[in-house]
Amino acid sequence: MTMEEGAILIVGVGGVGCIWATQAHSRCQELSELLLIDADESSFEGASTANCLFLDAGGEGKGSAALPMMATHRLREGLDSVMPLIEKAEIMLILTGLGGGMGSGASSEIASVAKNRGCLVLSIAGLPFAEQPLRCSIANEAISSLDSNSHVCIRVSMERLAWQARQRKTDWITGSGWIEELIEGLVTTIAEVGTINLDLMDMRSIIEKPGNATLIVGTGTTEIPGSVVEMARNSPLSELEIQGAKGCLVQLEGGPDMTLSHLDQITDAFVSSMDPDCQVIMGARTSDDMVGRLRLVAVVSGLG
Ligand SMILES: Nc1nc2c(ncn2[C@@H]2O[C@H](COP(=O)(O)OP(=O)(O)OP(=O)(O)O)[C@@H](O)[C@H]2O)c(=O)[nH]1
Ligand SMILES: [Mg+2]
Repeated sequence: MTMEEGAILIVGVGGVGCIWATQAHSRCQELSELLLIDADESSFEGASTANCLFLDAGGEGKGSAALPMMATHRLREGLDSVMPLIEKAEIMLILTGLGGGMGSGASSEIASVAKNRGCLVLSIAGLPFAEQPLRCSIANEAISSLDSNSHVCIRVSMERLAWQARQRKTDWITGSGWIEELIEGLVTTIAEVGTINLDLMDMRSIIEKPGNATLIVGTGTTEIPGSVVEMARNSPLSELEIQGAKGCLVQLEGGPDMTLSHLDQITDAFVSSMDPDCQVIMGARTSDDMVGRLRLVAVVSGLG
């Protein structure tokens, strides 16, 4: 049994959020739908398969002038046109950068609408650079509201992202590839949970463990599988430690050369520092373009 079409909805809110969502969706188009929300039409360029919600009450097409309340209001007004998409969705993945107007004002509003309709809501929110005090104060307010309207809200430090981007010599706004890899891994894991008809409630119960949650990604080669775990441990996108975690959804991806022993070795090592009663769902996936490489993606929850 496969999941219904439209069951997984990726939503980008605001400029940075739309970039992240578009890139993430391009890697798992067959498994998910894409919704982009912004007051700036240029955010919709390059996403031909997206459902776009353009929220420009004033007609200037240039953002919501850093006014989160305006963005919230505009979203409420424009919501009707995307309701069918939201109603089909069982899982919503919201991507946004906080600190501006649109992401800060509209992301928690869409999360709340979806959650109230019984949709499982996972949000990934970029937090501004520390040297942007006004943006930081807007973001702080927005994050608590997004957090309370999501089942899991993962904070991503844009500073950390920028640091990782420098290591990879890419632009931080494009999420340095991390966000895409995370979302792709999550979507395929979720779709797989749907496919093998593992009760979606199991996944919910993992994701909803009380405490903090974070997303993890680690990559490496089949030659040194241990390096995947090490990287996954050392580069969570938030500053949380995964020790003592109560829940874990983990997916290992590799090429046709990935073996069961890779899978055992890596997942065992990865969950070894977690709580002895940690509830774990594991998935594995192979694709031809991953020959020689391995990638671990995980949602870790119930963190102190
Ligand atoms: N340093 C730096 N930070 C940026 C830049 N662009 C975006 N950000 C950060 O990303 C956050 C979100 O930005 P956007 O996604 O563009 O904001 P938005 O939601 O579209 O907001 P409005 O355009 O005001 O409606 C901001 O708070 C900044 O912290 C940039 O070029 N440089
Ligand atoms: Mg903008």
